Formats: sequence, structure tokens, C-alpha cells
Amino acid sequence: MTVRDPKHLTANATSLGLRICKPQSVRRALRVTLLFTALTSTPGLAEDPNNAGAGPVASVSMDHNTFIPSEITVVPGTTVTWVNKEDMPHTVVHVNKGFRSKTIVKDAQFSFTFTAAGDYDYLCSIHPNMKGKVIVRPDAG
Ligand SMILES: [Cu+2]
Repeated sequence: MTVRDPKHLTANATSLGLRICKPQSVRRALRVTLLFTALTSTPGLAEDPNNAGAGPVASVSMDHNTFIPSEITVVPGTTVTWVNKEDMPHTVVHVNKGFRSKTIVKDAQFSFTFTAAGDYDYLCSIHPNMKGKVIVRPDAG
């Protein structure tokens, strides 16, 4: 055997390894996604609308391309529910990526429970001029 042959084999093994590795990471990503789906659909978690009565609640309407009220102040642990009142579809997207709704059609809603104090600026990704803010403060209310 010449020196060149093992090198050649190594190169083959590497490309083979990459080929094997790729589906594995896809499978792992899928498993993580499934786990995440299972967790978020577990009753009792914040995003479950059935859990809305467990803590303080607040609601924001979406109408006339506006979040109403555009700014609300709540205590930590409050579940805020956005309800779309008009035919125009909207989304609720936190600018710092803490939460993000799917497209909310008329009469549909999205909820998020705010556990940490802070200012949460959000907008509608379909109409970026449509903005709102949730202020979470322990001394609110
Ligand atoms: Cu919108």
C-alpha cells in the first residue's frame, strides 16, 4: 500500500460520515420539534387558553389595523390574549423574539403569559406600522 491510499480512504470516510451525519441531525431536530410540540400542548402551560383562569388576564383587541389598547401594564404572571376583531389578518411578534403568533384571522386569538418584568415591544409582521407594548411591573395595577 502506498501512503496515498489511506489518505484516499480517510477522505471517503469523511464524506461518508457527513452523508450519515446529516439525516441524524435532521432526525434530532425533528425529535426536538416533537418534544417542543408535546410540551407546548400540555395542559397547564401558559400558552394553553384553558389555563387563562389560573392567573391574572388581560386582553388586547386588533381592529382598524391597531392594537387596542396599544400599551398595557400588567403584573408578572399575567396572560395577555390578543383577539382579532376585523377581517384583516394580523400577527403579534415581539421585537426581541420572546413570543411570536401565527397569522391571527378574524375572531381568532393568541395568548402569552408574561412572567418576567420588563417592556415588551411588539408589532404585526404583516403591518409593521401596527405596534404595541406590554409593560410588566410587579407594582402594576
Ligand atoms: Cu396586521
